[in-house]
Amino acid sequence: MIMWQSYRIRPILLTVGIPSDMPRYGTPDSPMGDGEGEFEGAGKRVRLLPNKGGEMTQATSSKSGITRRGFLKTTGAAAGIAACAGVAGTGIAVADAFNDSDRAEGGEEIFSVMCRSNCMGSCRWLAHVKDGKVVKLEPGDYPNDGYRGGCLKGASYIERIYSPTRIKQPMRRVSGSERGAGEWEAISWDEAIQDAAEHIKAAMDQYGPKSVVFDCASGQYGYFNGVYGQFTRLAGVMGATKTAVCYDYAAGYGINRVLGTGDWAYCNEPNSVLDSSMVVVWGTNPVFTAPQNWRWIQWAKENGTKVITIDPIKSATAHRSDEWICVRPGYDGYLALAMANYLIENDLQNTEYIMGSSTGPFLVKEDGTQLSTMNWPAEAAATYAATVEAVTAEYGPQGATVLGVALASIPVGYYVWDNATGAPVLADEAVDPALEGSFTTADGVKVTTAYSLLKERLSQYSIAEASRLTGVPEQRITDLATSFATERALSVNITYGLDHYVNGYQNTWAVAVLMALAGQLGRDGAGFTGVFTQTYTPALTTYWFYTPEFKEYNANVPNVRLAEMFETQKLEGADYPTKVLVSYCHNPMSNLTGQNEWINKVLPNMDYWVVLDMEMNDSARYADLVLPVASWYEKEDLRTAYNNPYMTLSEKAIEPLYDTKSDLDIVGMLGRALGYAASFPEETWNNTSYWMALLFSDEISQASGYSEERLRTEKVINFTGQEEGAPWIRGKSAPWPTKSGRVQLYYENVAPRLAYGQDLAARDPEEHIVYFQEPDEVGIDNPLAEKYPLVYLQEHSRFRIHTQWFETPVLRELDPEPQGKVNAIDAEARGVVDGDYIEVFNDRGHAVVKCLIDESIAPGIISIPKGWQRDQFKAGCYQEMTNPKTDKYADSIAPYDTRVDFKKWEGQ
Ligand SMILES: Nc1nc2c(c(=O)[nH]1)N[C@H]1C(S)=C(S)[C@@H](COP(=O)(O)OP(=O)(O)OC[C@H]3O[C@@H](n4cnc5c(=O)[nH]c(N)nc54)[C@H](O)[C@@H]3O)O[C@H]1N2
Ligand SMILES: Nc1nc2c(c(=O)[nH]1)N[C@H]1C(S)=C(S)[C@@H](COP(=O)(O)OP(=O)(O)OC[C@H]3O[C@@H](n4cnc5c(=O)[nH]c(N)nc54)[C@H](O)[C@@H]3O)O[C@H]1N2
Ligand code: SF4
Ligand SMILES: [Mo]
Repeated sequence: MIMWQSYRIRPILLTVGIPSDMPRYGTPDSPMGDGEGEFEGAGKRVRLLPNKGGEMTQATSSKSGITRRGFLKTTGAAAGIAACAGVAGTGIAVADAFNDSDRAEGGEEIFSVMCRSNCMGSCRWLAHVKDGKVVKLEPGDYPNDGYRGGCLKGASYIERIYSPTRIKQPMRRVSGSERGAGEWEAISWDEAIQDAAEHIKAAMDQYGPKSVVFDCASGQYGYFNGVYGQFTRLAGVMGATKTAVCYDYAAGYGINRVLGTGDWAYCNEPNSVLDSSMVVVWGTNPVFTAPQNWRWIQWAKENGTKVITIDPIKSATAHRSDEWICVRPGYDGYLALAMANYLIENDLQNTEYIMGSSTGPFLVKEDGTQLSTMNWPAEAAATYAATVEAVTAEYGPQGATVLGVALASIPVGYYVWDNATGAPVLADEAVDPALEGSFTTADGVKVTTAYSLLKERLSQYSIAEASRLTGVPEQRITDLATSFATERALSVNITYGLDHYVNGYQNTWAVAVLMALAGQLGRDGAGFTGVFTQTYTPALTTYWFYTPEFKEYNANVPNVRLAEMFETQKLEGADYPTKVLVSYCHNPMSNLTGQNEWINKVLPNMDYWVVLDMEMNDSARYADLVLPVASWYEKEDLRTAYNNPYMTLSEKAIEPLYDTKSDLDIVGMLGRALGYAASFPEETWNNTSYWMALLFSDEISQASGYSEERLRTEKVINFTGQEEGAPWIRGKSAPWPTKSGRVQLYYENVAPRLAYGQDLAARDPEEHIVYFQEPDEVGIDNPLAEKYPLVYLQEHSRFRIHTQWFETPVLRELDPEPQGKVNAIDAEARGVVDGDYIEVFNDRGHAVVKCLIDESIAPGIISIPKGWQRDQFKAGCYQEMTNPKTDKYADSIAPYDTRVDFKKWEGQ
């Protein structure tokens, strides 16, 4: 309770001071994580829409409350669903899962909708609609009611729908006016689409189709109107460029090197932590950023699970944990490797797991490849080569993807050294496999076990140096390492604190290696949690390509390179004319790092910028054409979630307000205007039933009984294929998707996430075995520390999802202006007191914010919660200072790898 009140009533808190002993904050009070406390603490009910008559219901746990949380039993409704599983298309009636309509009051109609932001939640809400207006939003039920919930952002979406500042009609920058000057003319949709089509065609004709860039990120996760692909069809028929998103990719890229789970699919279902004896929350703040996930951790904690948070600041999550381990930013990778080394040096590693479930005993040749039936002995290698040739002959022309899949399906056997025979033997057949050692085969091939190579590498990482770098006492590090070895089931909650550094993927790669050596993977309660995504992806993401007009598009351009591309018209030294930008579900000017790069390199060099949005944020303000999109609840969509196991329907609750249109509608109009009528047929394009039929036409959907009818009736469908309540466990519910089916201690096929001509030849040979690389700026021995002594973090604010909700009144009431949070030591050293305005700066830019002295921020760090728009600052913007570099393997932004300083601001 203290935490939530203190967060809001900051001035009071400051006078009483913040005790730093953990136990005082140790007991969580709210079963909701986010949401509930906000209202309680505020001591009032918040009227969200005074003039529209809508009073918001609190995101309470009254229905799904704490008393029901632990049971995880199927409700009656869920049993109904279970009874219907697998019956789609058979004519058997589907269950009405929830009696949503019972919630209607006085002439209301209830619609099942879903929050579609990039919060790790996608909460289901019930929209109460009266006389064509959304008057109330309340959390909707789930078959497993532990997933029920929401937050004030979700509840206050109603204010965004009816915001007086919502973009109401297409707007064109007045000809001759400066970009960003705010001079607009309202135009009709016909004019707007014609304007966009003319500019796009002109660029295609003069510079080629790739000069037109479609760019989206994470604004909404609906399959029809969101980030998944309707614009990709347009890019594909044009042969244009579709940027690759560079947010949050380092975490998964690093973990993938061990688990083979791709960029996202490395986490167990959130409820899995109920089986954990320890949860280590490592560089993430789920109390703010993933409340649906935090709830399960909290319930686990109440049942005796120990929760430890590793974070440089005493985050909301750290406050609620049993223990907070304060680390210096940027060194988690080193910490994990030192712990891994400690396990081995003290014989604490899980040898059984390493032998049976990891590639530890696999043999690595001197050329860096693993000894396998692909390359040894000669007959096996010849057979493999012949198969590859046959597959290539059959699939070659159909492109790299088909070929890749086909090649991946050729079975490969890996060899271990069998002490029984003194020779390599296939892993599953060895009698007495060696875990360590170097050997020479009868035909003279020299091999070493992967484990031996790893062990040698890890020997460089000492507890003493880890302690020097992270600031954590040696004993605490060795105790934590021992917990990894001895806990019954340990899970690591990880999202993007470790990711947002230039060495991000090395941090998470190291943690995954530690987990593997400890054998804390693939069991109930063991593994990663944090971002539980699709265990199943229907035809969803590819159906947009099913059109005969489809040509190609380049999807390998990192969005972080746009500034350089617009400025130089090159990418990695090769010509790449870049002229027109179409942004949707992305606010690139605000969310891309190093904002002055955008201002100085993109804006002056861009021929034309179209932005599809609801609100006049930084990107829309600087666009040439703004197309107003319908809000989430004015267009139908569906999504398979993060952090819950459901595919969720979001119904259209009301008609699009003003002259707004759905994204689906807009791309259809644009596609036709550009001459691709066959790919954007007027008759079917806006018909979501048409798309759902396609969507559920794949084999898995058919076999699982997923159908439009079921979705429309049940609103949510569990897509894990597991019994309701039984958590999906990576590596247990399905085998590890690595080539060997084992977790990898050696990363054989080194490849960057995106290939766009970058030269990695010098580094490739070093990338097989985990290692640590210093962060780019924040390293403690970095020479920049002298000029810029402070590490600059930008917490993901509780009051926004990135830039969304940036001007929502009820949230601004609680969080009125940009703040810079610092420790009293750093403030005093600069003659700054709480409430002063300060200028935070480095060579890249500056921002003026109100200083908040906050003892939960360690000395040496300043944090400005992210997402404010430029005109919300007295000067500058929080995004001007951030480091725009990325590592070229993961290509993920590194905003926390930034140094700054601050001083008292004397301006007005
Ligand atoms: N300094 C710093 N920068 C960061 C980060 C950081 O930690 N520090 N974090 C980064 C991360 S992790 C991420 S994911 C990115 C997020 O970057 P973005 O994906 O840009 O995030 P948002 O601001 O949520 O949303 C983008 C836009 O989508 C719009 N939108 C919402 N719904 C719809 C819709 O239905 N249709 C259309 N056309 N538009 C819609 C919203 O109004 C908003 O303007 O920011 C990154 N930037
Ligand atoms: N309310 C809210 N929820 C959100 C979002 C939002 O903007 N607002 N954004 C959504 C999105 S797209 C994302 S990517 C996620 C992000 O979710 P999180 O990863 O939870 O978000 P961050 O605020 O980046 O929190 C990371 C935590 O890591 C800590 N940290 C920073 N550097 C280090 C380090 O070097 N080591 C360690 N151990 N810890 C470090 C920070 O102090 C912070 O407490 O949240 C999602 N949910
Ligand atoms: S912002 Fe996140 S927690 Fe809040 S309602 Fe949306 S999905 Fe749920
Ligand atoms: Mo993100």
